[in-house]
Amino acid sequence: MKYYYLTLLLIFFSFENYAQKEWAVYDEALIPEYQLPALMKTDKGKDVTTVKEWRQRRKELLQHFATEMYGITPGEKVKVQFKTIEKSEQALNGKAVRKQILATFSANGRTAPMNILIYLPKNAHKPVPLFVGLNFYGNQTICDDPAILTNEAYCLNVEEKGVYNNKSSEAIRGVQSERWCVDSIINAGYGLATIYYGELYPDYEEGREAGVASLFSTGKNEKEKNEQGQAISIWSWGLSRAMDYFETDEDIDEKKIILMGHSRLGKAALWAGAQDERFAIIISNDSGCGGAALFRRKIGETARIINAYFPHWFCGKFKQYNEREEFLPVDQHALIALMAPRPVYVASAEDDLWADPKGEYLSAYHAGEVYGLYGLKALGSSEMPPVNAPQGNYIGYHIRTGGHDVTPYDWSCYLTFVKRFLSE
Ligand code: GTR
Repeated sequence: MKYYYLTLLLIFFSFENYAQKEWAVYDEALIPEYQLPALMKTDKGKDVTTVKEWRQRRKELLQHFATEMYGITPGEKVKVQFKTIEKSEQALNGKAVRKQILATFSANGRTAPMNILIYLPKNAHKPVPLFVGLNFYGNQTICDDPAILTNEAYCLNVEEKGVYNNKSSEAIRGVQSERWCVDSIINAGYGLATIYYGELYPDYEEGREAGVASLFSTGKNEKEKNEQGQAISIWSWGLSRAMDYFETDEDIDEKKIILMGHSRLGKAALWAGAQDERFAIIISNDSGCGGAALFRRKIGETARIINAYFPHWFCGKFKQYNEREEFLPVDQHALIALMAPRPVYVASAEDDLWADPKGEYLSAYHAGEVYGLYGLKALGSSEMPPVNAPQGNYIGYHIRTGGHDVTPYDWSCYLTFVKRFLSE
């Protein structure tokens, strides 16, 4: 049964990728001449030479990302109630504590749930540092633990909406275990928290009408509607609400929260990390177009392609940059720079040309200018490093062999990276 669903998911993704790839260009020789928008010059052309001036420049960049790309994150007053609905001291063969937290949001006369699954190492010194990331198919898919709650109201309904709905069922328990490496994380002394992204903004065009997204108004006029945050923005919003919870949990060190996301959820992690400086370290795994990759290279997935296939991810206004990436007031090196001075890690995969590994690397490299202002080392060279050889300092990077995925190798690099900054 499990494999039936997995096969359907794979067929869906392959079909989708086949259609998208028809439009893509991969030849480096076809990359247009481009100039990246300056990080260290204000919109009015004034040089940024101090951290204080950068803090001002930072606000301009955040504003551009909000109004031109991801959309403005909802600022409405949403009430939230956190409730521990399940807890065990004997999880993962006795080496972890498992907590399942139900966050109930209410606004504009509606309510919507968000379930946070948390594992904490039992023998680690409390409070513990913790990785947090959204997952693609439901909390019960991240490991084979039969006690992970499956909200039965969220059962997979492939016929109705494809796989991009906010429903997730028993049939796929554990199918993403290899991507999460829960054991290695716990053995290394870190906690892990995860949330199913479909609860926030189900991943299809009308998804806004379901899940947590449905709590927010859509804007009063055309301008507001056009600049309104959509899926990536609401996914990021959810991560910040999880952070609100971590601040209340005595077992978790809220100063040591590591935000990690893969692919579209890597885009969301970067946008959340840029806006919410409570996240201590940010990790982007194969986040590609609209994540770490530079738009101006126009290689692999581009603004036109992503807007055509995922019109609900970015704000309405972003569509005006289809084939006009050079007019964006920002590029993704600025997104990485918004993490400064916090450590940030960008990871690529050699065969994941769709995500433009070189564009991901160059973003990480160019963001180093801002880290320099803080006196912090980042990535030393604009040349792509060899495969399977992690690089960098406050900005880390690796490109591994293989395709678009999260692998045990990726996790081992992340654990090594975060340890440098988080061990006392
Ligand atoms: C692809 C999309 C990418 C990436 C990926 C994923 O179809 O074009 O931008 O986000 O999905 O999320 O796996």
